[in-house]
Amino acid sequence: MDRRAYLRGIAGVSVLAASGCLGVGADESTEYDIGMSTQAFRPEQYEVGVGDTVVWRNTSSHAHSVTAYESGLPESASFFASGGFEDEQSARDAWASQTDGALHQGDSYSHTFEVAGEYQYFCIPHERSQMVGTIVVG
Ligand SMILES: [Cu+2]
Repeated sequence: MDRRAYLRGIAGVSVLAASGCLGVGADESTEYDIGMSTQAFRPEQYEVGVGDTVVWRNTSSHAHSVTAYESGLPESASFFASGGFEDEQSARDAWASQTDGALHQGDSYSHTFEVAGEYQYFCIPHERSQMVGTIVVG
């Protein structure tokens, strides 16, 4: 192996590792797309392209969920929910029994949107407070 190429490779890795490390504390805003306040997603509406991954982060001290409305998905789009549930009822039941699917302070959840259209989602414990959001995939 060419020793200089090897050293360049090592240097490149350590630079990436260092910048990844700095990213955690230095600029949290680049780590998620949608934050959460006490009873709201911020922003409530978010636009992405087909194939993009959206990252939610619980930026509040209250537990929340990210749960899709089955009736609010484009046709043939897959259901999504923090906790990885297969449908809305499973997510509701799991939350009711032991708050499964909860995102606690600082927790993140991500989903990749493969089908264009509008996606409605909500937070199970704050649904009555209108903690809902929309992802527009264009
Ligand atoms: Cu909530």
